[in-house]
Amino acid sequence: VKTSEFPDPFEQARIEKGYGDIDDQNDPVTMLLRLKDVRKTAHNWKTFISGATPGRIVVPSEVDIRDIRQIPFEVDPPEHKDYRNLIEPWFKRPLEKEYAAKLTKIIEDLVDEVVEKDDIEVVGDFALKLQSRALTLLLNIPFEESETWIGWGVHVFRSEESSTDADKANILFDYLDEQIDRAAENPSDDLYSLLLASEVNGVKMTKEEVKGVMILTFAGGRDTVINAVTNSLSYFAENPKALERLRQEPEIVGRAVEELVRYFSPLTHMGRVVTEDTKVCEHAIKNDSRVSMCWASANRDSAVFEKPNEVVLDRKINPHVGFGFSHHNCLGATHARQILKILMTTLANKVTSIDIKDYKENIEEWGEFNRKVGFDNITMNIHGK
Ligand code: HEM
Ligand code: EMZ
Repeated sequence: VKTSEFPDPFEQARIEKGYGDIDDQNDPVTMLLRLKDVRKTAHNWKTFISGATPGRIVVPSEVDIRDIRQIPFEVDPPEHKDYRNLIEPWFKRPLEKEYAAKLTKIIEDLVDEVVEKDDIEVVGDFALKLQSRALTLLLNIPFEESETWIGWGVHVFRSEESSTDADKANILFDYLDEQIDRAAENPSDDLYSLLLASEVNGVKMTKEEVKGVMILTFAGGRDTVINAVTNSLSYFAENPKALERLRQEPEIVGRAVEELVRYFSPLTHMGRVVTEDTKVCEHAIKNDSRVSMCWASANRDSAVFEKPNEVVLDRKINPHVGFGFSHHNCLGATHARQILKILMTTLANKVTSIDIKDYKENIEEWGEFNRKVGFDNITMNIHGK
């Protein structure tokens, strides 16, 4: 088996019954595995809510480590739209020329740096740095601030000891309190200041709400981007022809990004809390219990995708749900897509071949399902031109 292969652990259950039952900290979750059911559930916000106890829709649940609501992620319509309308234009800035140029510089500098060296541990010394440096653009914050974030490691809520680490979470929360106070005293043109000056339905956003948006921006865009970047590198290491193809046909880069997001599905699933006794796939689900929409399984659904377990770099019809579906679809997707496009183009232009030396896979365990989502570490030798 190749390092860059990501097997589908959900196939049998998806075909046979459409769901899988798992336990998460004594609060069970029914995982929905078919693309059609995932979409219906994402759309039906009245029966499947996001605005439950903060942290409960995340699997593993974060109810024990935070009580601040992430905005707009843990808010349902119609309020969801008010927040989303406010934040959305800011999250579209990655499409601007100047933003893309700065992002290109960040990525080219980093690639230049690693091709000079022999063995690079890609998760910590490439993907985490890239994610943190790129985030300075999204927040419109000085580049140097990325050094602090790099120091936090890959996940802000999880550590090697624990899948929900309160001490780690508090580092982020305290940091955000400081930053929000700073921006309140000294407004600038960063995201904190914009939010602090904003009104929702005629009412100024509170510091607590601003913190809710910022936690989500830090947490949601972190391991997802790191996994996408690391997995893409492992794919190009083992499929040098794909890199060659991107060199020859740069116009397919957009499709290649979508296909790798589908194949790797950097976020495995996301939960909702059920507001009434209901049924999914003939399976009874009780009021106030949890379901999850398994993006990773839906993205391999053979009812929708031809050759679901193959990377078809220029896949033409690709209705994947790697970035979610319906009103909560990923706000960071514009930024993430730009990162991945620029990364692929830069690799195609600057790199001849990549050797994988050593690695440890990151396997998530969800009941009967063991899912590879990325790597804890992976050492590569990246050869430049
Ligand atoms: C929502 C995946 C990168 C911020 C989502 C959702 C998915 C997802 C599946 C839907 C969650 C749901 O329905 O409950 C990904 C993947 C990424 C990525 C695969 C990288 C490849 C980012 C980045 C940011 C971000 C870089 C920001 C820095 C958000 C936000 C939401 C969200 C704010 C909530 C939107 C809402 O509730 O309206 N993401 N994400 N994501 N993501 Fe991402
Ligand atoms: C939450 C989530 C957002 C959660 C769209 O996903 O990402 C997870 O990594 C975080 O742990 O708190 O932000």
